[in-house]
Amino acid sequence: MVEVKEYQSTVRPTWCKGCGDYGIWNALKIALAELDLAPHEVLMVSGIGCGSKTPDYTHVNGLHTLHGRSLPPATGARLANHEMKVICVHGDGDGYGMGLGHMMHAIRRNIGITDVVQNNRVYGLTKGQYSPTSPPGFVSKTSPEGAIDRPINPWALALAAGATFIARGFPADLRHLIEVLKKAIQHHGYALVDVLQPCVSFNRAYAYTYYQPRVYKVEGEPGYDPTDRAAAWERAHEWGERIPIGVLYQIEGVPTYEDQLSVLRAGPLVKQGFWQWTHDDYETLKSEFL
Ligand SMILES: Cc1ncc(C[n+]2csc(CCOP(=O)(O)OP(=O)(O)O)c2C)c(N)n1
Ligand code: SF4
Repeated sequence: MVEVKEYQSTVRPTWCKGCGDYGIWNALKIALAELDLAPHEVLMVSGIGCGSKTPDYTHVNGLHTLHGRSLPPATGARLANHEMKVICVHGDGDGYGMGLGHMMHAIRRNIGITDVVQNNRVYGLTKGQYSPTSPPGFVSKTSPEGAIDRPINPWALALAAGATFIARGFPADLRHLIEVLKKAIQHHGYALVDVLQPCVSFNRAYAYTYYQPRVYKVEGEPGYDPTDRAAAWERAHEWGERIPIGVLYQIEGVPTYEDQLSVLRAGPLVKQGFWQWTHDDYETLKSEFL
């Protein structure tokens, strides 16, 4: 059995005291340990942002990439070794701003990636500019008169794009977030986990005290069926006095991108010996395309 402490790297977090990223980080480590995944079986990929520092603090294979660009290298890594659990972890600026196009394509491919978005509705690392999920009227250095853009609805976007797993968590309900992450990591295909992440320094309006009385679990709703797309669409638009968390939507049996690539039927590319190819082998391959 893998112990949680095995996921602890030697680098100490620099997050502000009380940041929601601590809870997400702890939930991820506990979820991985409870799934009995050894650190070498996991790759964590991030972009740039406060939350994107998570791979530095976690003892797994890690890749800290460019802002908004975690999904393309994660896709490449997954295609190189589809036996590896690939987890993207990044902020809402990263995932729903610059990285939104990549998210749409990851969804339509149903590539086997768990996509954890630390959604604090602000740019934390760069000190508080408004983000794609900031509410209208949000006053920040880049929106001194209040944001006039309408915020992105990640759940509705993912559902419309054809995602096969869509969930939301809240780090103050750690056990629930752990269970949601475990389901996402075990899902066959792309899984979005949007996390309500309080930023205690630059978005005090959306603190723990804002979410605490509003969040409720869809799992506890009588008759809620996560395979019902129409019901999920309705819940995806619920935001205000009641904010749903949990597994909004999940369907199994949809082939992943990896399932459909004939070259991967012989096993992961990394185990197929391509690294032993000679110069002549590459020349032969090249001549097929010229
Ligand atoms: C191409 C590019 N554009 C902009 C930036 C500057 N930048 C770094 S982090 C960031 C936003 C961080 O916000 P988010 O992704 O929500 O993460 P958080 O810090 O809130 O966790 C921006 C705009 C950058 N590093 N690279
Ligand atoms: S600025 Fe916000 S998101 Fe960044 S570490 Fe501090 S509390 Fe967390």
